[in-house]
Amino acid sequence: MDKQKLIAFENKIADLFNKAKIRAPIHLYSNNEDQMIKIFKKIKKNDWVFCSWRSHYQCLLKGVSEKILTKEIIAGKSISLCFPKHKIYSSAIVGGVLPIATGLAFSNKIQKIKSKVFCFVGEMTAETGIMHECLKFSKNNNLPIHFIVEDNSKSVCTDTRKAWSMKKLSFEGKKDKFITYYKYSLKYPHAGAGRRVQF
Ligand SMILES: Cc1ncc(C[n+]2csc(CCOP(=O)(O)OP(=O)(O)O)c2C)c(N)n1
Repeated sequence: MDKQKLIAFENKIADLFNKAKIRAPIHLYSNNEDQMIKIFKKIKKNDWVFCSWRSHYQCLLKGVSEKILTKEIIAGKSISLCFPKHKIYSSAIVGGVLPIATGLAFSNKIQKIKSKVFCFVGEMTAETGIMHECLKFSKNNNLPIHFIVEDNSKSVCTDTRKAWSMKKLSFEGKKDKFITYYKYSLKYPHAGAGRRVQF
């Protein structure tokens, strides 16, 4: 799965949405393909990937076929895509995956299971209390987990830095054993694909 294929996939889903073929919310990625491909070079088949409502790229890069993914999205499941066979779990609740991902990493460590956990969160989610608790617990127990903070600068339509009165976010620029932070810009709105669709 290369950059052009990722972009083409999101464009295809945008088109289906704007033609009212998807009767449920979609959240598309854009302009972060290079960062995603780089991150996924470190993610092995046996590792778990946790995502938010925005997860098409993770699914494709973890090996879910375009055909199956498209079918699930058309069935209205874009917002919470889960593929246990591919070790992909998503939730549309802000912060919802964080304690589950942390708990799984804890369990893997205790049971000596060779599987790392990768947990993707938006920059607003990364400012919530649950992120700080999960990171603290993960660091203090040296858990096999890595958090990826994806900064598109917005929490839905609100400027995240303005919302918190912060010039620099908590994990901005971070790169260590537990965190990767990257910045990207969305060409699509927070949800949908730019055209108001009335069902
Ligand atoms: C508990 C909860 N509160 C509010 C929402 C509504 N909501 C959905 S996405 C979102 C903003 C999240 O922003 P960020 O974490 O930066 O992720 P992005 O969508 O930009 O990738 C909010 C507030 C929700 N889904 N869950």
